[in-house]
Amino acid sequence: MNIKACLFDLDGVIVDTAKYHYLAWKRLASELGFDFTEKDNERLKGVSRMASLEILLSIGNMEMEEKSKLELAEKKNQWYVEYISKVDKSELLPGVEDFFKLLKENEIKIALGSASKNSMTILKNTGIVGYFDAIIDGNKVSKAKPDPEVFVLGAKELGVSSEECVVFEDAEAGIEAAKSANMKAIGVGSPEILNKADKIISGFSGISLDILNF
Ligand code: B16
Ligand code: MG
Repeated sequence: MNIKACLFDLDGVIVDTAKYHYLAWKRLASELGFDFTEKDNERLKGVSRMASLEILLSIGNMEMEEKSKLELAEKKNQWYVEYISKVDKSELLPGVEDFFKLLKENEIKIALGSASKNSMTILKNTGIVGYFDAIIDGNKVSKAKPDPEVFVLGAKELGVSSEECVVFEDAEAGIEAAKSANMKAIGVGSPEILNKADKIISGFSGISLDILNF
């Protein structure tokens, strides 16, 4: 089957926004009176905002009512939005934009499949929004990865079948989502975490269209 579309996760694949999520969550933990380490932050990658807050609160052994949780999530998000307002093209991960150009030249469609509700700010600030034929993010989906919803919706908006799609993901839950959607999955990152992927790459530098041959 010929590949007609590539679907990209955002954080950890196109741009490293995890460091800004980390800064904002750490600031929140510090206000609540406990420490939050970079290792703890690994557990939040690819996880939705409210699910991330639950993990953070469990690390601090804290329980609270729903209303307070929503207020804390909002506070964290305001800090995060402030950090990403300064993001620019220089923060694109190496080789990503060249790979987008290659896909466009070969008429392969591009979609975003991200859990983030802030994806548009990041795509605009890095100057890459124009490459996308479809943008599916946390504002459009209700079920978090590993549920396949985000990628299924992506294929639907692009007008391609799932067998014609390749997903690029840095999180284990994202690879699982791609496989459940019946798509090919390419892991971006370390083989220890991404062993369920069909292929693994360390990044996009020097990647050719051969990567789409399965
Ligand atoms: P927001 P991805 C995910 O992005 C991040 O990896 C995760 O850490 C974050 O909590 C989630 O987006 C929601 O982000 O708070 O901006 O809506 O990897 O799915 O692109
Ligand atoms: Mg990610």
